[in-house]
Amino acid sequence: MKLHHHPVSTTSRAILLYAADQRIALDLLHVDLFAGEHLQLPFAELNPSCQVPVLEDGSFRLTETSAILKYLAERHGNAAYPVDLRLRARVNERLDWFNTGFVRDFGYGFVYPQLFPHHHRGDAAAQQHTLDWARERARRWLGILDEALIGPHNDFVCGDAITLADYFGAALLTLGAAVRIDYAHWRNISRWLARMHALPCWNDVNRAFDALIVAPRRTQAFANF
Ligand SMILES: N[C@@H](CCC(=O)N[C@@H](CS)C(=O)NCC(=O)O)C(=O)O
Repeated sequence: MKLHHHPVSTTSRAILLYAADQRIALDLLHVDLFAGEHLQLPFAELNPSCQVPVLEDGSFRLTETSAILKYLAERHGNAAYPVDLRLRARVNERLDWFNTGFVRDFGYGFVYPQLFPHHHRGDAAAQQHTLDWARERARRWLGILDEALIGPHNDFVCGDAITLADYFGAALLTLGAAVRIDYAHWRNISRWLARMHALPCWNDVNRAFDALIVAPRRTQAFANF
């Protein structure tokens, strides 16, 4: 199976983390996002949304990180995506939680407008309003993740065992480093992230991202908790 990816891409890293941790072999094909390769043929034909990651399994092509994670897990019969109806439903629920409300406010509302020129809202007042609005909402989501989803007793976001939701969620939270978010305020999130960072493959998968995000100077952190 081939994975079209970029090593810095958050969504690509979710797949890379899962595949490395679960020893799923993937042929990695580099798509140079910085050179705009994803916007041109042949990649734009492979994924008309012009985004990584894309999985190719023979003639079958699949986009969307959450769908790719589930496909890989089903194909390999993996415990990170339990077959029990309700356990699996819980993993789906948490994947959707990260992929909808959380990433909308945290990623698209707060982090991306500060990192990427094409996400900047144009004028200073609109940009500030977007960040202020999204910061409060992202804080609320982090509080829910901390207190209700992980809570004081769970090791992972669905309970005691690692699941697809952990690989996906932990990759999304790495974005916080790019805007100097310190997760220490959220004790259960910190405990969970420490566990994820201790995965033997974590540093390898995140090396390119870590090297790139020497915190940008003009970003606005979640300061003063
Ligand atoms: N909904 C997609 C989002 C994928 C995505 O945002 N990919 C980013 C890299 S992390 C990308 O390719 N960005 C290039 C662009 O949008 O121009 C998924 O979950 O896979």
